[in-house]
Amino acid sequence: MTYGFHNQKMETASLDELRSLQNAKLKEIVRYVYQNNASFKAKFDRAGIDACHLKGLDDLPHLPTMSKEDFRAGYPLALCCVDRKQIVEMHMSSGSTGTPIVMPYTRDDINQWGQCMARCYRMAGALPGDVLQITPSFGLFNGGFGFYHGAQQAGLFVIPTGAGNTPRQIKLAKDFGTRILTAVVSYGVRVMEVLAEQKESLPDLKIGMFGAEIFSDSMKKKIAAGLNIEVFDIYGMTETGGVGTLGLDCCAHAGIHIWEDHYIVEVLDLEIGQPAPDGQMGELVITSFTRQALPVIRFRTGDLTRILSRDKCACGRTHVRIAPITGRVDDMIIVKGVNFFPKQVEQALMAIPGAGSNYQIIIENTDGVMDVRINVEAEPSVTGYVVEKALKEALGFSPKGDIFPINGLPRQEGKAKRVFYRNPDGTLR
Ligand code: DLL
Repeated sequence: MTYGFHNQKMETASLDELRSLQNAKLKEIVRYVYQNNASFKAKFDRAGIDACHLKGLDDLPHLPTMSKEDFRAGYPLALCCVDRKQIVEMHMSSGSTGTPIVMPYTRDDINQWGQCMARCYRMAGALPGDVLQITPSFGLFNGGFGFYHGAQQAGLFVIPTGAGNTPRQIKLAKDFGTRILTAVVSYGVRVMEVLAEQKESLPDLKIGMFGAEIFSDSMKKKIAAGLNIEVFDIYGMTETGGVGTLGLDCCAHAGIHIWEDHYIVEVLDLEIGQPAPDGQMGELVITSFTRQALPVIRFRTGDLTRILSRDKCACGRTHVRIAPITGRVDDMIIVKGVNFFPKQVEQALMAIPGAGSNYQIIIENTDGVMDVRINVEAEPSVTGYVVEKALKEALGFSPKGDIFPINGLPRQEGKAKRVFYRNPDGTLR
């Protein structure tokens, strides 16, 4: 595999260069949002921050944070910092609660997105002319278009299939020699399963770039083995400008590199709401330096991770590495005094030989006591005892649950739903 760079100078800049760049860009972007948007201005004024005269990075922890609530309150375009005539595209995520989150883009924002994504492609070993199949949907979800904008800058041959119709995806991948497959994790799994059902393989396929959902190490290994490819964990979100804006894990697979000339990350200690020391798990907070239509200043992502390393990586990059996302701040499940994240369940289940890739975590109330049931698809050879043992080791207790045949549990379009709550009438929500 030829791993490369899209912007070698910037991707390998010295730490001093990166810090001094970030120092200057932080001052610039805070002044920019203050001068170009009334909601940002009001926020800084309320916090008593002199947004036009920051000293630099040391001021960052003192700036007010923002959250999804600010986006919702600003629906549709109250947080936008440019004239509407400059907007050329928008994406939107609906989330589980009510008002959607909108991200408008200027021409420069699309270019910035493309640059970040092109770095991801080159980092994963994509070469100009390689055939790329984009399976996330092209629409309000940022996935399809994000992979597309990056492919334009990386010079790839795009097959823009979008979501669904797996047999056709497989046929196109075979006929055109797809080398890079991009997908929401659970859809990458679907492709793998249908290939297995068809007793087919995709010999040209070498690289998988998957994300948007919980992504345990066992799941990564399972997909890598099933598709016979190298699997990369791609990260990004609507609020930062979409897939790949934040980064990807490199060939060293030692954490996700964050593009530090475009974004600065902090990890907040959940108890005290202040920056945590490197290595400690907390909520990821992002400030964007180079977004124009809607930059974020200290956006609380709700994602849990930790800083893994600020040292130069084996791949040559100097940009900070974070651990793969553990889950969302509000994802933690507490049952019978035991705390766990859905990702721990996935990690344990996917490590069982013969277990399928689809599972459900159902929270239910039995006679007033919270309980959990874990259903998983598996081959007939997998026994309840094996599943129970694996879950007991991972969680410290044995949840109830059933084993379903492969394809026996419902699937969703787009992002997979893993956690369900049982209504009093027995239905799931
Ligand atoms: O999911 C962007 C994306 C599309 C990433 C395709 C990767 C592939 P949103 O719909 O706004 O954007 O959701 C963002 O998804 O805050 C995380 O909770 C989760 N997420 C995204 N990437 C990963 C990942 C897209 N690699 C939210 N691992 C984020 C775990 C991820 N969770």
